[in-house]
Amino acid sequence: MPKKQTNPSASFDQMKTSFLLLLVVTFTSLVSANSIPCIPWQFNPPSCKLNGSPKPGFTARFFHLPINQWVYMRDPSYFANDYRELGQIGEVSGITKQNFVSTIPCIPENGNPTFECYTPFYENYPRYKCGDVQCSNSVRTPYWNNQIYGFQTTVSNVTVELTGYLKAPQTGPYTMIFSNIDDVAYFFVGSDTAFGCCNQDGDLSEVDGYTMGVMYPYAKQVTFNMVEGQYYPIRIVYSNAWMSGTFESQLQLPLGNTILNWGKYVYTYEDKTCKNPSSSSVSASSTSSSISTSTVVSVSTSVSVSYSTVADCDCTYTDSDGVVKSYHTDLPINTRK
Ligand SMILES: [Ca+2]
Repeated sequence: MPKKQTNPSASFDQMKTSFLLLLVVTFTSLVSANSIPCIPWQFNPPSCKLNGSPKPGFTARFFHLPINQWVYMRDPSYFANDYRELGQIGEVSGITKQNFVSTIPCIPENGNPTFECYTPFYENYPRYKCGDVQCSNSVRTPYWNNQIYGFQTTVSNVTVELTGYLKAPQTGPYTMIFSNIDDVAYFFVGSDTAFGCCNQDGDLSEVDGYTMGVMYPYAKQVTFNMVEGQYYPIRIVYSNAWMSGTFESQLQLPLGNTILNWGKYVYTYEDKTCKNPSSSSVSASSTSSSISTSTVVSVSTSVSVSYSTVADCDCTYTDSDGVVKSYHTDLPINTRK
């Protein structure tokens, strides 16, 4: 009977497999079971094939948000869908310039005229300062104006949902950059995450998870692939918890140029005029892992990607060399409140 031979290659494969198993198990043990999964780095979101009469721009819906409620701001489930439960207060359509800033009034303690403050910082709480001026009013008070898409609302405490179909002008990788967010914004792309095809006006029962979440004072970006002429459902959910607010985003196109007013590539299809919906297939194939609850997705580069489910969406993946890398890039921004 021949003696059993040890195959060095097989042994190496076993070691490699064990190492990967250890990585996945370790990774899985760090994952919270109740949080929402992130989307893999540089993925292929499912698009829609649409016929009908599109209107240019985003549709914005405004939702009630009590002031200074940070329990909502730290909860990904709030931004995924729970924000709708607090009640819609208005709607504006045709938005092609999606970025905005909002201010609160400063009533100077020295009796000078009231002015709008973009850079408040709290001092002598609940009062605050704007530059060198001590304001006599409180940061805990809701303040109204129409600086968000012309809609009169409590800009100091409000949640805004933007929905539309992003029509890809070119084929290739796109990078969505949330460069300045005060206080929180989440990004969703694809008919599996943003909203279902021909369901821009409807509920969110067809979708799950989110693509990117950013909380003040950080900035983030995420890269995904799109095909020219296809319509990709996108949804942005922004909240200002108190004081001034900022939503500043940019879209980097495949050729490298970065667009500030990228809302010009977005269209609204009312559900009643949206016809012949058909989801395209996702290039990245999903396969179930036999290990615990971890999900492994094989992408075109044959890199094994593990979902992370950390709350702030700082997702990681393991490349072919076994190195754990981050999906998103943090960008330093200023420290304004
Ligand atoms: Ca704020």
